[in-house]
Amino acid sequence: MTDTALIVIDVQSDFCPGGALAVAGGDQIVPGVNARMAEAAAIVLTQDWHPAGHSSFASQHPGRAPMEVTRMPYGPQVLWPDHCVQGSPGAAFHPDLQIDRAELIIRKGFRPAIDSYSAFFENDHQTPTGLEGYLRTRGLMRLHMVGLATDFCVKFSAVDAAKLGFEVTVELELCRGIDLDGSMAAALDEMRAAGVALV
Ligand code: VGL
Ligand code: ZN
Repeated sequence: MTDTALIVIDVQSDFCPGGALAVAGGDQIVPGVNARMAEAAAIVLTQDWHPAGHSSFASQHPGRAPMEVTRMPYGPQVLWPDHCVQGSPGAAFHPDLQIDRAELIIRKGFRPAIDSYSAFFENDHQTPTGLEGYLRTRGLMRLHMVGLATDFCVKFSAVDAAKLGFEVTVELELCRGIDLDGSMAAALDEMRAAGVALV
């Protein structure tokens, strides 16, 4: 349908096996995502894109380990291993992802002091990425989301989109999650509660 966009979230080497923040089976979705893109009317890719020394990296917090939670001025923040550093091989899309038909690549997480999981807002839930305006002005009000990680960037993107009034479907077989302390089950509940269709 001409009002439907496929949003492909963070299918990058660092989120795939062998990468810095590998999501189990992350690479398994690539053939299916390619097939999905081949039939999509409009395609947007997102790319996690951090400067070196980003504040979400545990390496910037002495005495703290990856996967611990800290408090930032904007709320709780998981501390991650260094990942998706701008221009690094790990920040590149998975080498088998067919990106040529994508019309927009939205990069996020580039402000040193704030993380950005959602494709729409940074983690303060206020600073916009610009994606809402792009989709609205193109009349793309139905969104299908696929990608990594189900319980972080996919969930935050889907919930924000639903709150903004988009009709949102998450295609779970083309997503994989991190599952930190039950975050997978919680993410599915949150998406359902926000009115996101899970298929
Ligand atoms: C992501 C953790 C840190 C994601 C990005 O794409 O889900 N997760 N940065
Ligand atoms: Zn990140």
